[in-house]
Amino acid sequence: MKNFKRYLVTSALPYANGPIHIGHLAGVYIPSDIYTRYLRMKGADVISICGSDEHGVPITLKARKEGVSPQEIVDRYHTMNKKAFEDFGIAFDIYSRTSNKVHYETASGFFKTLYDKGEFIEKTSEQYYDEEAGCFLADRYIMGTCPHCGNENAYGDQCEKCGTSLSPNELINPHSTISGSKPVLRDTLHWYLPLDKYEPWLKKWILEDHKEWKVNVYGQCKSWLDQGLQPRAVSRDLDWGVPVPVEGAKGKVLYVWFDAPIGYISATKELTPDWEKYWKDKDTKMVHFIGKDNIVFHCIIFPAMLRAEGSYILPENVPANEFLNLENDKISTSRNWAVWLHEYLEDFPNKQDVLRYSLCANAPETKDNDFTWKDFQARNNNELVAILGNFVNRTLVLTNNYYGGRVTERGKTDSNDESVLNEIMRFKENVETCLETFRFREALKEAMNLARLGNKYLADTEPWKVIKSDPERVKTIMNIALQITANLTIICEPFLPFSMEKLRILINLNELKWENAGKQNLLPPGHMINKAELLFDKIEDEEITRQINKLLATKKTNEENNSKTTPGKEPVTFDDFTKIDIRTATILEAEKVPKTTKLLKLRIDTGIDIRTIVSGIAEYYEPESIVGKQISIVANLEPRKIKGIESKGMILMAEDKNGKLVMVAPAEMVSNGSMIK
Ligand code: B3M
Ligand code: ZN
Repeated sequence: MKNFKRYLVTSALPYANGPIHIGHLAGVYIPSDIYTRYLRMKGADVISICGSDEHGVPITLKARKEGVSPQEIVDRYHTMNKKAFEDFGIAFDIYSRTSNKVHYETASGFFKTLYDKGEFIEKTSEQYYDEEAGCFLADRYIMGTCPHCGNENAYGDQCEKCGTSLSPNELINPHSTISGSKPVLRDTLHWYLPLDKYEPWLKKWILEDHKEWKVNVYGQCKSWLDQGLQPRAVSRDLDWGVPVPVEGAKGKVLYVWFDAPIGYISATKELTPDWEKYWKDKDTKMVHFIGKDNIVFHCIIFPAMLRAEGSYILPENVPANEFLNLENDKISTSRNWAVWLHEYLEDFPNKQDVLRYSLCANAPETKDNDFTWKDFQARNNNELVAILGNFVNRTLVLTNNYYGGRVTERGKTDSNDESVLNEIMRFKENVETCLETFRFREALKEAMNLARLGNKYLADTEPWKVIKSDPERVKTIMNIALQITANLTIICEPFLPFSMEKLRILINLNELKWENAGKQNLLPPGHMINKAELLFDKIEDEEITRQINKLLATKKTNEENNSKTTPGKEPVTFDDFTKIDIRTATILEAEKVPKTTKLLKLRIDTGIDIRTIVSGIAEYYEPESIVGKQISIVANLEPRKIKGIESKGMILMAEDKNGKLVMVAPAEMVSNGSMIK
């Protein structure tokens, strides 16, 4: 393995259009913070870069919705998120913003370099224009029907129902989200990065040279590359963003995904005049922490940009996480379905570590995961309080009771003592291996196992009993328990920085170096510790109920809002109704459609035939769990090609007010092909 001289750690720049929530934290910021804290403790030259992403349609849409300027929106959320991160102990070296002067200069300079090198394709094409509003309709400014799944509310850049990425021209019945009017096509000039040109190089760089990347990241890259890359527009007709720095580009700005990753460079420049050593020296290890929806931008597009520019290094790794759900439902800013960081910090003051712990222990590292308040409470009460807090507290209390807080000599040790002492080193090494390979859940589990070992040691040696019969022996036991405690303050630090700082104060340990972990004499005999204080408090049911009620209230509000928007349909004749061939059928096979997040390909026994139906339910059902299930289908719907697969018919679904889909099944088993009437 190559030895790097320094590290450049970046965390995805959150859009400044809303507050930070637990999904952001679990996916990106907690892992990146753990990683950088660990590297800092190792004495590495490391910088951690983040900031607000202040451009793009998400910002201007939010501003329009509130009737304020985009500037007002980004100022509000930049300030709020910067503070929330600080209060939560996410220790970035800089939290910058892409509206900075440095960033404008850096981003337009970058574009200009590629432009001058002839790296762009300049192309005029027809794009949708809103004549009422007098502007082109990029990305989310346009909606229409998805050509793949028929969802009538698909956006110009993506259909949220089937997960397909779209371009506005693919939408059926497009309409402007600004004026609601039907847009017309107009010619407009844009600059395209020819990703196809970089395809062979990207294939080698990722698929051959970076086989060590996380499976989910590697897999997504592979399917993009297998599909073949197309030139991609890096400019937009918008008035919010970094202006395209060439003649005749009035009213055009850089596409937000072109300027945002350059934000990492600008922020580094803002942090240090020595920025080039982090970005241009091959001895720097650059790591991008992101969520799974950002993989293509960080693994394919940004590297292609850096490569085209020519003077920058590339990321060594891009440890992307999957998504976190909340109480079994997708986190959503617009539906207010989230635990917001700033609210958490108000409701649970001084409990940063509890959230850090429960989000890391339950991080969506390999698959989507669910946060529940009950789990949060259990993690605190059964693990932080009962394992870590309990061990440390017993050790400190006994040392104070027996020896007035003085660390005792370690006398004659038995084989159990020795094996416990030696195990400390093993835990350190295990945590290290996990951290270096971005397996943070496992790292945390190992760190906690050291506290478990401590508890077991006390339970096995029973100093509170032995003190009467063999007081000399207890000196040895307490010495060892204290060495474990001192080690915990190092090994748990990246995960639980607030509590470990407190614990270091309690045991008067000033030094915080990773290399000290594993040592058996961190607290020398005679060293004084302070009176014990509890590191963690039990979280009572009432506090959890309050949080759950808050979510129930949100659910109710959402349902009320939604029920207003689904009026009954026009009456139809019985004849019309009978035209639809609805029947029972059984699912024989189910598998995910590659490169999509929402689609399942199903083999169905309809009683008439065996056929394939593609259905947008992958978010709600695991393929294995539905094989053998009896369902209802529309059997005579015209066949449709979805992602290249011919889909014959449709599975009947009930859609609840939150958009969740549930399969409609007969109340009892009937033979396949039974008519539903
Ligand atoms: N702001 C997207 C997001 O928050 C985007 C990340 C930019 S990283 C350069 O998902
Ligand atoms: Zn769709």
